[in-house]
Amino acid sequence: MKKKIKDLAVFGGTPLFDKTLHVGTPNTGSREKLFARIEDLLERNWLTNRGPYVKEFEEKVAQMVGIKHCIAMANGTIALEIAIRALGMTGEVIVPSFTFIATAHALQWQGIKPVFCDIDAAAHNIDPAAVEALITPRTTGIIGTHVWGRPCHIENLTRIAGKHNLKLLFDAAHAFACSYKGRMIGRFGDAEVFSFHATKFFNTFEGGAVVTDNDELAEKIRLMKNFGFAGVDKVIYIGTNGKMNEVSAAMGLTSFESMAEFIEANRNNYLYYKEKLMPIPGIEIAPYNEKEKCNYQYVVLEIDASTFGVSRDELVKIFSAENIRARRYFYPGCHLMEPYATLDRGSMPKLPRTDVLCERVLTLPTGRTIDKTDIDKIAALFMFVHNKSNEIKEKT
Ligand code: T4K
Repeated sequence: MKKKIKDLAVFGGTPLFDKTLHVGTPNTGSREKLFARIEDLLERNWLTNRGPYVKEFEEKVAQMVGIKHCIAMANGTIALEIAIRALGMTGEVIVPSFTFIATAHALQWQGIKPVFCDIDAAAHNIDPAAVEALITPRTTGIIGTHVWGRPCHIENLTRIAGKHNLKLLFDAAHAFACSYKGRMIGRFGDAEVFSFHATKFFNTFEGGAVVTDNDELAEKIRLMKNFGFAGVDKVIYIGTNGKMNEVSAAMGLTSFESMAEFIEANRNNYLYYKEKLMPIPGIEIAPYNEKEKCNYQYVVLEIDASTFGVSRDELVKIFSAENIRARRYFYPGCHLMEPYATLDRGSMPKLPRTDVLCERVLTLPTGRTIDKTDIDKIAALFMFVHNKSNEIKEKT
């Protein structure tokens, strides 16, 4: 390892890893089972539109979450858009800026203003006290993202939504198979939305779902995701095409069979990263609550540049040269991306805790393609960069 460090690509040597490590490398379950299902659906010649695999997948998700309705969708973004519309959100909706851009775009896309809210610095999730301060007569809803699968302040948000008669939707794109106080994520608010994108620990290639216990809402969402069709030649509602196809559902059913292994690999990586990185000054690892169900799909660090020695952005460059693609999710924050940066110019929200986190956060590769040897090398690289920067500081 020492020799390798000396020969690092940043010093003109060879990269630490021959093959690039990514955040979001997809998990695939049994190929035989997936291919058998694809063979079967081709044989049946039923590829989409209320197919049997989609139905089976919806039942499995609903059963796992412990909820009445799961409506599978083509992706998490369309699931958000449809849930927002079916809930009747209009005017202004309060959202965190520290989330993937899809949460904000799903509102703006349909002419609803996302009102960006600051986060609780420790939880990385929307701060309920800040939410309350942003409510105006135009506010119709709140969307909380369970960032990294760590639950929002659910009780406080539920209380605020109830008090002000607002709809409450959770973007649970990161939180499939996670729980809060023993209840599965998916069972909170008016509805919750999952993403099963390829980069999520559990994927359907592309895919998503809305889950809810509300019969009327579920019915509306089912109509909306299928052009408003209530039967042959009978359209009773405005709708779009949000349907999940049979191949995606086949992948989802196959992913279910290996889900425990996917989580186990992520958990082992997280614990090992924690053990190896905790002793390094200036690095904090975002903790998961071991008492809850958790998918551990993101290994998230906060880098304190003054203590660690180099900034998060410098680290990204060094890591990239060594073939480690660490990501700055969700830099620079939705409020600084377009169209929001321009639309809100002059009335730019003050989000100091979001701004600080966006400069510090770094997510590391994990999943089944990473093992302890890789983590040892990554930890040694962190240590090397820290020591080197100290040496330089002492000399100057
Ligand atoms: N809400 C939240 C909170 C979300 O995080 C997301 C999605 C959504 C809503 C919307 O759900 P979807 O409509 O996507 O279902 C990625 C994903 O594309 C996105 O789904 C995800 N969040 C977000 C956090 O991450 P990018 O722009 O970072 O993706 P990309 O293409 O750079 O991929 C990341 C890495 O994954 C690559 O460096 C390589 C690896 N990769 C990716 C793909 C697609 C592979 O190895 N194989 C692959 O097939 O957004």
